[in-house]
Amino acid sequence: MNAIERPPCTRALERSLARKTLFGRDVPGASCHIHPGGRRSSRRKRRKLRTPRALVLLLTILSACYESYPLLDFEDEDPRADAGLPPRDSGVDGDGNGGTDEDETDTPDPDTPPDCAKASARFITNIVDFEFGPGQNHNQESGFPHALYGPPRANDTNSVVSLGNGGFVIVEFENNIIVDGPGPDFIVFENPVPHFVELATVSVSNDLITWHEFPCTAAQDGPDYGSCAGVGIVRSHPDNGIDPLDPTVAGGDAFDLADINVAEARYVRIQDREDLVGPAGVFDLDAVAIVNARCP
Ligand SMILES: [Ca+2]
Ligand SMILES: [Ca+2]
Repeated sequence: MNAIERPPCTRALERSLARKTLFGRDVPGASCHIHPGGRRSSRRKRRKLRTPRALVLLLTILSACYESYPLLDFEDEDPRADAGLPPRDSGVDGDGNGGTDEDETDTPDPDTPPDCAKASARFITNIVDFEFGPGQNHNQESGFPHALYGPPRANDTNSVVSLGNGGFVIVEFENNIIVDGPGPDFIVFENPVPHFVELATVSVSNDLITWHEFPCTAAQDGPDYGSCAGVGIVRSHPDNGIDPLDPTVAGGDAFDLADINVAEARYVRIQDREDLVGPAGVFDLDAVAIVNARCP
C-alpha cells in the first residue's frame, strides 16, 4: 500500500507518529497517511496570511474616509472654541487625586489665600462650563462671555446673555469663594426689564462634582416661585450708585447658603427651567455677585 492509498491518520495517531519523523513524511509500515505539511504548520500559514490582508483592508478604509472629508473642521462647530473657552473636561482623573486632569492646573494652592481685594473678584471672572439651549440666543454670539463679567447693569439688555431653554452656565469668581455669612450670601441678576419672569435653578459646588441645589419649585405662572433665579428686577447699575453687593437695594435674587446647609461654595451653576417655556420662559443672565466672601 503506497502513501496515497492509505487512509488519513487520526489526529492522535498523527501526533504519535510525528514524534518519530517530520510532518508530511509517512512512517514506513504505518497503516495511515500523514497530512502533507502537518496540521499545525498549515494553521500557522493561514494566520500569517490573514494579518497582512486585514491591515491592508483597514488602511484602505481609513484612507477612503480621510479623502472623503478632507475639509471637515470640527473647531468651527464648537461654540466653546468660538467663545475662547478651553475644551470641556474629559471627566478623567488619571492620577486619582480628585477632580479631572484638566482642572488640576487651575486648582489654587491651599496655602495661598484667595485674592479678594479687587472689586472684580466679587463678580463672575470665569466661565467654567456652559451649554446653550434652543429657543432664544440673545447676545450668545456678540456678548458671551464678557457680558456676564462685572457688576449688573439695570435696564441694559446688552449686558445679558440668554441661556436658551434648558441651557446652563457654571461660573466662578477668580480665587474668591462664597461663604455662609449673615443673611443672603450671593445674588443672581437676571431680569433687567420689569414684568418678565424667566426662571432658572441655582446650584453651588466646591469641586464641580457634588452640587447643592436651591429648590426652584415655581409653576409656569407663579405666584410662588420658590428659590428660583429670574424673579427680582435688577436695580443696580454702575452709573446709578446702587450698591450691587447689598441685597436690600441691589435687586435680582439673593441666595443664602444656610438655606441648603452649605458652608462655602466656589462655583455657581445656573440652569434654565426647561419645563417652563413661552415668550418669557428663557433665562437671561446679567451677573452674579458675592455678598459674603471668604476675605471681604
Ligand atoms: Ca448666609
Ligand atoms: Ca425655560
